[in-house]
Amino acid sequence: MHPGLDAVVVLPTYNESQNVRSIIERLLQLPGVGVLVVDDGSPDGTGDIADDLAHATPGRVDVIHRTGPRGLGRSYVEGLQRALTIDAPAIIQMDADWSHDPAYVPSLLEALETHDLVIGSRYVQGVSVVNWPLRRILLSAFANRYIRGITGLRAHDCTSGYRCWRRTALARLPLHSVRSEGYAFLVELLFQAHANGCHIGEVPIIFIERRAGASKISRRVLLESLATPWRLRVQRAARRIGSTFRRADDVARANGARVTTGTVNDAG
Ligand SMILES: Nc1nc2c(ncn2[C@@H]2O[C@H](COP(=O)(O)OP(=O)(O)OP(=O)(O)O)[C@@H](O)[C@H]2O)c(=O)[nH]1
Ligand SMILES: [Mg+2]
Repeated sequence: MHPGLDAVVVLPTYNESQNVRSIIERLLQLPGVGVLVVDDGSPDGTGDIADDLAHATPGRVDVIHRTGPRGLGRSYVEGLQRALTIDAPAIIQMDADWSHDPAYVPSLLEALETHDLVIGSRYVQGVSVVNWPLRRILLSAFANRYIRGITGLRAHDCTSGYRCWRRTALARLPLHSVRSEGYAFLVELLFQAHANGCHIGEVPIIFIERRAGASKISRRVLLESLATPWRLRVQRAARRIGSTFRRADDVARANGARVTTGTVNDAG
């Protein structure tokens, strides 16, 4: 990628041959924006189309061709890690199916001046989604309440995949420790950002149902999404208990007590 870009858009793709060319071309109309496609070996040739564009616009488009087990979470970890090696001060996550209009990029970047993370949110001003059946709206509203209730996250739209990061803030997060393979990745990363004290903002977007192609949400991915908030909550509680014990040890040491951290037998 060219040095001196203002932002890199990480674009995960799986079977997006009907959308990938037009979305990249639209993103390239934005000055100072580079695109990093993370293709999961799409059988429909999405990766080849992205390669064509990378050859046609060197320094603005790059492609990661993943092999091995596919997944949105896995793709994002790889893509965001690569994006962090590029010198751009902003890193954007976006779907490749035209649900996330590139026209919002300037307002996301503007809000980033006072935040570490800006979410392109469907739920800041009521519900702003187009062409979604009621069932889908209700599911998404339930998912957000469920996630907020369990994790304590406060964003209106915890599951939005349209996000803009300050590079330095993203670099502080332990991306390598993310365990979610699918869409739950989005919640896990937001949780990490919250735990690391990131200043998080939301900018309203209108979300439009995909233009073409098919959704990749599977039953397995949905189950992971249900379980992940609980896992994050339990992990946080375990960390808190661990640090309480460590503090108690430190106090005891400071008071000159003999501290044993092994089993009862060891202590004897
Ligand atoms: N690399 C990679 N990308 C994926 C994978 N699954 C989905 N994506 C991409 O992630 C983005 C969001 O996926 P969608 O299937 O649109 O999911 P969604 O937006 O929640 O579902 P729809 O509303 O049906 O579009 C799109 O750009 C997909 O191509 C995957 O396993 N690997
Ligand atoms: Mg979509």
